[in-house]
Amino acid sequence: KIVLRKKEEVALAKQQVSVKDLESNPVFGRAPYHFKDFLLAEERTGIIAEFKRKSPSKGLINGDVSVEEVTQQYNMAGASALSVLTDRDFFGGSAEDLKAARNLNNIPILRKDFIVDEYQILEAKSWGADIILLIAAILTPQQIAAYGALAQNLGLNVLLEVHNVEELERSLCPYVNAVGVNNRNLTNFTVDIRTSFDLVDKIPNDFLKISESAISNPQTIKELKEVGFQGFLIGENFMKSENPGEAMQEFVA
Ligand code: IGP
Repeated sequence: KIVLRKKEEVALAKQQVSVKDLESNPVFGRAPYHFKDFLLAEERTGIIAEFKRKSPSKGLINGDVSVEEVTQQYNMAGASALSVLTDRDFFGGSAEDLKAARNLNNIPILRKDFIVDEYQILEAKSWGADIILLIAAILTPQQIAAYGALAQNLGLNVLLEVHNVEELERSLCPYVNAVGVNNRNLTNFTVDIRTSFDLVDKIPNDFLKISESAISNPQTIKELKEVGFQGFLIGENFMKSENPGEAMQEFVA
């Protein structure tokens, strides 16, 4: 199970890089961008464009892409934020990918990973992330509140990912900035965009509303906007293209 794997990974990382080391990285001191400022900006698209080489559901999506090139093209095409996978085993990502994206882009970056320990939030901060993902399906409400509080203290924004109303209602807390409805079922990997339409009205309006996964045409975004979504997390639809940045440009044109 993913949580156990991640806990082992964190234990190992802690031996290699101490909390003190993380905190003494100059990047740790930077002021993060606010998700809201970029999601609601008139000149931005609301799209959170994801850099993802592979996934458990699709296998290899794109093995031959440059994180530098793709994230800058996403940015130029009007992305409101970047999502960078940092999980290596399942998604082929790394801390290096996120740091490279940070160096070249002045928009918020989401550390896309399975957070199961406070240490990973300090890592995110020291790598230059602005937003962390908390997945309701793998965390207790107590963990979500504790991790959310830590993120807020560090100036990071929190995206809470939910799949259904039960997860939403037990997990919502004041440390959450945005709620992401994941249209992909994490147990069987099936996708259904109706998940977003069914849940949108259950999310209080003081949270940013994001629809995640399986978005493959601009018409869907239009419909999601009409029911109240402000953010749209898109990975595979861009990454499966030989040139993901160009794919996004065409998508928003
Ligand atoms: C993007 P898609 O279908 O556009 O590639 O989906 C994103 O929502 C998906 O990568 C994702 C994800 C996650 C990955 C959503 N939640 C949690 C890893 C962990």
